[in-house]
Amino acid sequence: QEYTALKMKVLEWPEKAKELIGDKIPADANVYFVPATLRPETMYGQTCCFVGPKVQYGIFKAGENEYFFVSDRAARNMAFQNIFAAWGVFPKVVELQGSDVVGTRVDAPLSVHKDGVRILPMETVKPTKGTGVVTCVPSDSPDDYATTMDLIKKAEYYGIKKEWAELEIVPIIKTPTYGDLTAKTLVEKLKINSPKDAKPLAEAKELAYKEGFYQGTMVIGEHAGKPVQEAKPLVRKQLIDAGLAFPYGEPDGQVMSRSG
Ligand code: ZZB
Repeated sequence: QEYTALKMKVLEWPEKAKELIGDKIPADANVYFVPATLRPETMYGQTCCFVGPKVQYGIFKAGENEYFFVSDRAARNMAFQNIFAAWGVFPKVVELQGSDVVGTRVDAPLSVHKDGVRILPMETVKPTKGTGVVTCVPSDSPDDYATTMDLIKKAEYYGIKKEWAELEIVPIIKTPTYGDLTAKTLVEKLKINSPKDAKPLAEAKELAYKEGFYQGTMVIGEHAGKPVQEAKPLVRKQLIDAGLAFPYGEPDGQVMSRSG
């Protein structure tokens, strides 16, 4: 599985994270949350970034002045893909769990939300997949749409500010069957009420992937008007060339298959 790993630079830490980090990271260093995505063409629509609140993560030293927030497993894999400074070495400088970093404001490359987006909790994040960090595109990912609606509804329960989850959901891709907000259309059509409706959400995801890839047309950004199949590798390359992303491969035997 070849992912695009996106570099979401930390703009502002919450108090809890500041305390845990202390002086373990130089003040002038860049720290990035690094979600793994299969849909780089949707990055214009990022509204937040998810971590599993109970999942264990680390901040790892990736290069001279660069640190990555990912799962231990992802850090190990990255160390054997020439992503870190030294082959096979992935120095963990801070250990934290997802709940410690909720509220962090990060840059979301290409997103229409230029002031950055927040790190928010998603209970269905799989700790063993990708990097354990998931960027949120509620226009095109049914899981992200369902989680966003739940976070807005129960902001207090989740310990977040409601407005962190309320960033505008803008159309990124239009398809003949589901219009220009595929995820919203599918969540409503399949009567999905909760991010825990695993079965219909898996179905919605499959439908959204297929329709978006084979029938989708970009409606935003410099590739507006192009088919998704054409725009996808162009956006990916653009992000990589700008130093805002890098390829990340999930070794065989670690991936959970897409349709389960
Ligand atoms: C942005 C995005 C936009 C995504 C979209 C999907 C969609 P798959 O298909 O099962 O291999 N993801 C990545 N890591 C995790 C994780 N640890 N736990 C839960 N979800 C994760 O999964 C790849 C996609 O699942 C990734 O691509 C990521 O969300 C999420 F419009 O990134 B995606 C129809 C899907 N649309």
